[in-house]
Amino acid sequence: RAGNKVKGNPPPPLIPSSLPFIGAAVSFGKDPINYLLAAHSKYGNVFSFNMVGSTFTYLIGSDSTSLFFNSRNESLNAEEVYSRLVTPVFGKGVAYDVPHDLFVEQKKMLKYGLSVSHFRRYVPLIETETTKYFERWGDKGERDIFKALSELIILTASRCLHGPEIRSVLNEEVAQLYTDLDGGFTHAAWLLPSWLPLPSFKKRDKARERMAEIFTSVIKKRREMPNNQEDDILSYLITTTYKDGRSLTDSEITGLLIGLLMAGQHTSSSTSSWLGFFLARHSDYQTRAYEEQLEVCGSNCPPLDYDQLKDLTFLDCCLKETLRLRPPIMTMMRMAKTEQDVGGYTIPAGHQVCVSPTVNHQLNENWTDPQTFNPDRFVDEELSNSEKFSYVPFGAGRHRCIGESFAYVQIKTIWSVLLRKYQFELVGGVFPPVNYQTMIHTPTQPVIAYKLRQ
Ligand code: HEM
Ligand code: LAN
Repeated sequence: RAGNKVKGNPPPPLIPSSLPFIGAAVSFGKDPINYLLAAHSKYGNVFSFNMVGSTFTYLIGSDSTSLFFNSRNESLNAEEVYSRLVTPVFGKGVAYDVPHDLFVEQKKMLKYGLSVSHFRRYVPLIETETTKYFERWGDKGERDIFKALSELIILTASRCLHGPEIRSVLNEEVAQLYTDLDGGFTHAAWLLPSWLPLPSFKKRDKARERMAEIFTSVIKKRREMPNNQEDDILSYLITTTYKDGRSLTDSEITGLLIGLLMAGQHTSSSTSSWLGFFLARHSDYQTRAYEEQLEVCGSNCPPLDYDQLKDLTFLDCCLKETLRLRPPIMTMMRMAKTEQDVGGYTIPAGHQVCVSPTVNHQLNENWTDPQTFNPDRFVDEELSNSEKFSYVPFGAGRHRCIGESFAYVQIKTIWSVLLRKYQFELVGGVFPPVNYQTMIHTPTQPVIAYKLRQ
């Protein structure tokens, strides 16, 4: 309070709610994006609301968003809001369970496998997995593309990021384990106390235990291999050390490997499904993306390589535009550890400070025709994306994503295979509405129609 007086700034406007405790949870939960857009037009760039006992303060638009991305982790803290959700899934000793400096070291280690020389090797692996996976789709039909891409991306991500041994043990049991772990990323896990004996919590914990067993035996075999025969993330994690000279434990390696997979799983499968629906809705863009394949790679469509992938610039713009309209992470959150001055207000310590890529990506002040899917807006990067933090599907600052390039490699390879093989259409002309029940905003009833390209 004393601090407030000295600075003389009021707290951000608080959106009133008639429901005690629950607060805005019902209206926010139904359609968070429109709730936030409406609040933005009524209250401006900084506003607060209460939900199940916490106060959430959103920062909207370039100026206020910069506070979020430029702050130190000591003042706007990620662990405090993410750990209860993430640590039971990854296990202890990694990510938000350790001091931020240590996680920064872990992020640097993982970057080892996310370099161009590794991407060159990943492209053929992803192409092969994709071609094989879609053989089951036959010549034409209507299928759940989100389900297919989720299954495929587990296989490709595991093959590239975990290595051949872990990929080879990916059977139905392990797929189920991932699903159970996944069940940890829910609104329930985030809002309800972790000691509740919910079936989904129990499944999650059992899955993490079993997963650790499987990974530990692979790690053990790798450790016994004479002088590190694989040049991949797993071998690197086994041999590298922290700054203080300490090696990683099996449990830390397991946590990082689970984290790597989970990071790319929802985000990439949701993004690549939405990309499919946008291309199905806009057949002109679909045709252009197909013709680009022939132009860049050759009319006989030889196996893909990393350099060709780079040159598929229209596909790149389509993916970028998909990430603008459907960024998988709709909200990033931090705990305010100290008072924060922004936009003429002082946010008290204890608020959960949030930025929504989805909302920033739709502001009239930064985008022309924000609701329209228009990949060409990214052809002139300078013009389309000039305001700082107006385009943040991968976040920014200390917590920025390290998986952006891998995600692009993976999604562009998968869609190159699909564009070459099939033509896609919406089923009954219906573009799937957003499913807000999931933490990552997936398409509702994600069935797509396809037929072999003539
Ligand atoms: C962080 C988005 C794929 C690894 C983030 C953040 C966003 C994001 C928005 C910032 C979170 C925050 O500031 O609170 C995405 C999207 C992806 C994707 C849209 C795909 C389309 C991946 C992949 C990997 C990965 C494939 C790993 C290979 C990470 C890591 C962080 C991160 C390690 C750092 C978290 C931190 O420092 O707190 N991602 N991600 N991501 N992502 Fe990704
Ligand atoms: C996630 C997944 C969930 C996501 C939401 C809750 C949907 C979002 O609203 C806030 C951000 C959050 C919690 C999020 C942050 C970054 C995570 C935890 C991930 C993308 C899943 C994986 C990623 C994590 C940092 C990956 C790297 C960790 C390792 C140990 C390698």
